[in-house]
Amino acid sequence: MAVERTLSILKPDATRRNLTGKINAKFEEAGLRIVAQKRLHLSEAQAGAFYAVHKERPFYKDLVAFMTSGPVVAQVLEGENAVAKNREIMGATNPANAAPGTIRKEFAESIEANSVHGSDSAENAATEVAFFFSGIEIVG
Ligand code: DGI
Repeated sequence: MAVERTLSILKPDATRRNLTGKINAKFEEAGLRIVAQKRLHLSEAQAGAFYAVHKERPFYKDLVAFMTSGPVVAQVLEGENAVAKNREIMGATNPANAAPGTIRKEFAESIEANSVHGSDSAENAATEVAFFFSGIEIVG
């Protein structure tokens, strides 16, 4: 498997509880490298655009409100099989269903305040990385 990149976001519930380092340690322990990282406070328009695929879902408005409720940390993770590996480290969307040792099992507060976002395919990863970062900001 070739080296891949994926987009990760530490969500407002994670930054609020000062969990950036603990979550980053999980990525690094699993062999993923943080090759770009920045902290930002998303506007409603930015969060709405990022989650546009969920526009018709009943939780869309709440999701945008949550993602704009505090700072986030956007990151590019790099490593072998990075997209799937990150999804594994994150755990299931709903922390109640997340496997032991995963970020969501250990840290998520609810299905909405679930601490992390991770791209779900290589194709989406490319789009999502480009949403937050220019090439010059990614240092592999
Ligand atoms: O890729 P995931 O983040 O694991 O999950 P997803 O792409 O299905 O949903 C994106 C985010 O939307 C998820 O991290 C939290 C939120 N979400 C998903 N399903 C629900 C939800 N929020 C609420 N309130 N209720 C849901 O059923």
